[in-house]
Amino acid sequence: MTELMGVVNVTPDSFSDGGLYLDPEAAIAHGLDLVAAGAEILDVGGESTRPGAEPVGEEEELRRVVPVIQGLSGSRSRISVDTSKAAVAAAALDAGAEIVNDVTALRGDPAIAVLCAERGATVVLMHMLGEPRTMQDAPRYEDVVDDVKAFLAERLEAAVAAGVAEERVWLDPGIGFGKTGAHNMELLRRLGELRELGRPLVVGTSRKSFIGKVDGSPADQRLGGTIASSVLAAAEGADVLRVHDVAEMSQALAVATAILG
Ligand code: HH2
Repeated sequence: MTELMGVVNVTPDSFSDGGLYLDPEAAIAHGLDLVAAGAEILDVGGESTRPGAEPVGEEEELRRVVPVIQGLSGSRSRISVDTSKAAVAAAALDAGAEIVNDVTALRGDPAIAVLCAERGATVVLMHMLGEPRTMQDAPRYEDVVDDVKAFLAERLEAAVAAGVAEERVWLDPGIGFGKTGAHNMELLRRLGELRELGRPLVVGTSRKSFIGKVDGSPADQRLGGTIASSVLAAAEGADVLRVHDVAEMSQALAVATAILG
């Protein structure tokens, strides 16, 4: 069964919902709404990774995410923290998170791999070419799927070498992170090839600009494209879909599952 990971962005500058849930009470209420709508996992983040985003300091990131994770920790969904910093991951795990979603795939902070190993956290390793400030500057690949696959295999090996149990690692092709529209389409079309890595796959297409490149839609009007791409990803073997619009996605997935069996 494909699971839904609902996005809770506690940021002023996320590309599609920046500023909406900066207040902890608003973020907690939003998270609870996503659980009621069918999110099995809530991904709480305090730093935007949109193209061109400026990094956030550790103290500020802690201040944003810890109260929200504490407030959501009694809900029936598992909590993931979207961070690349070991100190933020540690505080999030203390507050009730079980999953560390690191868009740098443990390359951003040398202490994060050992922390995840010691704490037995589940870790999401995502592919990104470069860093958010520069990642959309003319990204190039030999073969995008082969290159992403080799990167994820290497990062999986590095995580295991640091002591993370292999069965606790999930992998993510990083839709929109250092990729052109064509790269994203090809990754989604050939997602099944990443299954050969033998680990659960997380896919996040929600409201991303590759959808807007197809029809010119702005970030707040990409629900149809989010659903189309996410359902196709699920059919290709995605285990976890990271989305903002959980209620609509949940219905789409239920119907797709009922048809495909
Ligand atoms: N996408 C975003 C952030 N974190 N994590 C994983 N594992 N996979 C993704 O595709 C992914 C992610 C970007 O989306 P969002 O959080 O809505 O935007 P922002 O980074 O601007 O906060």
